[in-house]
Amino acid sequence: MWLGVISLLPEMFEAVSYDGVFGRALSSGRIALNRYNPRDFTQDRHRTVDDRPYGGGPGMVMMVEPLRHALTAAKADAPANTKVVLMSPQGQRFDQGLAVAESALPGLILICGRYEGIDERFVSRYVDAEWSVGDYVLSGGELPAMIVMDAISRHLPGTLGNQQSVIDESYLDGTLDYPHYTRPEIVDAQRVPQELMSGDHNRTRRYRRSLALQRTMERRPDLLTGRLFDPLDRQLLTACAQQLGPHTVEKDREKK
Ligand code: 58G
Repeated sequence: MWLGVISLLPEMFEAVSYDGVFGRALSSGRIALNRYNPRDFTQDRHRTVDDRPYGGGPGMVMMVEPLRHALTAAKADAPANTKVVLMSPQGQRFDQGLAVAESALPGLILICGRYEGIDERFVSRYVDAEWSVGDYVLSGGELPAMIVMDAISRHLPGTLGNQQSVIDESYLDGTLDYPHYTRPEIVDAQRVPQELMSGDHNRTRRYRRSLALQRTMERRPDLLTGRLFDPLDRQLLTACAQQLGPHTVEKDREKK
């Protein structure tokens, strides 16, 4: 997959370029990462990329011209059908579903804003989508762009991708992960659960699934609403609900 980032701080991307899953996808050539700095596309002596907002108010706004030239350079290098995305708190929530879907794209250009924002005329003319990694404001789009690239890279064929996507599909498509344990058997007088020591694969699977559903009901009940479950899941969920049900109902009553 071809990735381009437009950023005033392109060195930030070195943080993810040398090791880990994403770094290996880069060095093995499954991903190409190209950086474009709008400052390199300025004409004036001070290499100006921002100016004061019309209508007044605090902060600065990124100007159209340097961004436009940087994007033109990126598009010249990118494959056909490359999508242009702005990282923004106003965007669509970037979730696991988007990560899987967008990993099928031939190319993706992520625009990372700085200051208070970007001139809206650039956004409306050149941006295909706006994505947000969560409901909080950061001082730039670079960290969100790295999150998006990492999440997408895990779903590229061969990245660890295929193997991992099986795991992701069974445990992250709306259900939280189960707890993990490794050696030694006892830590601070706490044993590894017996269910994981028996060597009985079915018992292990059932135990993990039960804890995954239990955690989801406790921590993220919103992930369970409107979903369909097979008979085993229903049985496990009913057992959880009997333990947690009155508790959550009480909390709901308190809110009213
Ligand atoms: C409009 C307004 C366009 C993403 C501000 C661009 C980016 C959080 C997220 C901006 C971000 C997120 C200015 C700084 C956006 C820029 C950037 N903060 N939640 N900050 O994904």
